[in-house]
Amino acid sequence: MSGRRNYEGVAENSDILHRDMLQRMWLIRSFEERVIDLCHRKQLAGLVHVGIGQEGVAVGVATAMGDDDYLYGTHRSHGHFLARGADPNGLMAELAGKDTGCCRGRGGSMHIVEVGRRLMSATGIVGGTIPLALGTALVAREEGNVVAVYFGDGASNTGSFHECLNMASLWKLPVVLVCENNGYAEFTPMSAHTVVSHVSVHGQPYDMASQIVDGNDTLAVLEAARNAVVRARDGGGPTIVECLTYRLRGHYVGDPESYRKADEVDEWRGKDPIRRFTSVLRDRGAVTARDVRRMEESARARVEDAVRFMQESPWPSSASVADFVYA
Ligand SMILES: Cc1ncc(C[n+]2csc(CCOP(=O)(O)OP(=O)(O)O)c2C)c(N)n1
Repeated sequence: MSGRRNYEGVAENSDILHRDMLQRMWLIRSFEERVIDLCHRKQLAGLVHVGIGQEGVAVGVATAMGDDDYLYGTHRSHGHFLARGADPNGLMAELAGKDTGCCRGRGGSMHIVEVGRRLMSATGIVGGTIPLALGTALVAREEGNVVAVYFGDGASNTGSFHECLNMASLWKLPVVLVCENNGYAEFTPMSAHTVVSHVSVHGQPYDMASQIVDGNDTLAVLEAARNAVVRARDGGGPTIVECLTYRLRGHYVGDPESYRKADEVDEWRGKDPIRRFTSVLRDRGAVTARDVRRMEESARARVEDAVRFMQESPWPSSASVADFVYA
C-alpha cells in the first residue's frame, strides 16, 4: 500500500472538501452531546471523556492524512476516530458495552479500536499510545504510510514521551505527534505541571521539527498537519504539531469543574471551532445558513440512528465472558 490521499479528485482546498470537514465536525459535536445526555440518563456507564470544542483538531488532522495512514488516540478519542470515518453505530454500541460495539463491548469509551480503518487504538493510559505509534511507524515506513498519534499537555510529562521523541527523531520515523494542548491535565492547569510554555519546545533537544497552531482554526490545523504528513512521508522524520485548544466541557462527564472560572469557559465558547469555521465558509460563499442547518440536522439524525442501533443491540452473552482473554 502507498500513501494514498483522501478525497482523490477533490482539490486540496475546495469548497467540497471544506463542507465535508464542517459536516464531520457537526457529526462529532452531535455524537458527544448525545453521549453526555445518555450518561445523564444512565444508559451509558463508565468514565467518559468528551472533546467538545476540540473538533477543529480532529477534523483538520484527519483530512491531512492519507486513507492508508494509521491513527492512535488518547482517552478522549471519539472525535479523532469519527473524523477518520469510524462507524458511529459501532462506537455508540461500544460505549454502552453492547456486543455490536467496535470492540464487542469489552473496551468502552477509552479503549476503542477499528483496525480495518487503521484506527489502531485509544487508551486509558495517558501517553500510552505514543510508543505504540513508533512501533507501527516501522511498518508504515515500509508501506509509504504515516502514523499520527494524539496526546495531551499532561501526557508530555510522561517519561516514555521523551524517550519516544529521541527514538523517533534518531530513526526519522514517519510519525506526526499531535499535541492537543487544551491547557489542563485533568484539573491542573499547564502552568502548574510543566516548566516550558509550549509542549512543542520539548522537540528542540531531540532535533525534531515542530509547529504551534491555533487548534480552533480548522484550516490552520489542516495546513500544519499536511506539512507534517508530507515531511513524514518524504523521509523527513517526525514533527510535533501543537494545537492550542480548549475543552468546553469538564475533564469527564460529571466533572463539577471547580478548578476553572465560568468566564474562561465563556471566552473560549466565543472561539468555538465550528462557529469559526462556519463563518469562514459563509464569508466566502461556500455555505449558506440553510446548508449549515441541514448539516446539523443530518448529523443529529445520523447520531439518532446510532443510538437506536445501540439500544436494540444485544449484550455480550455470559458464555463469551472469557473470550478475548489471554493467559
Ligand atoms: C499513566 C497515567 N497517569 C495518570 C492517569 C490519570 N489521568 C487520566 S486523564 C489525565 C490527564 C491527561 O491530561 P492530558 O494529557 O493533557 O489530556 P486531556 O485530558 O487534557 O485531554 C490523567 C492524569 C492516567 N490515566 N494514566
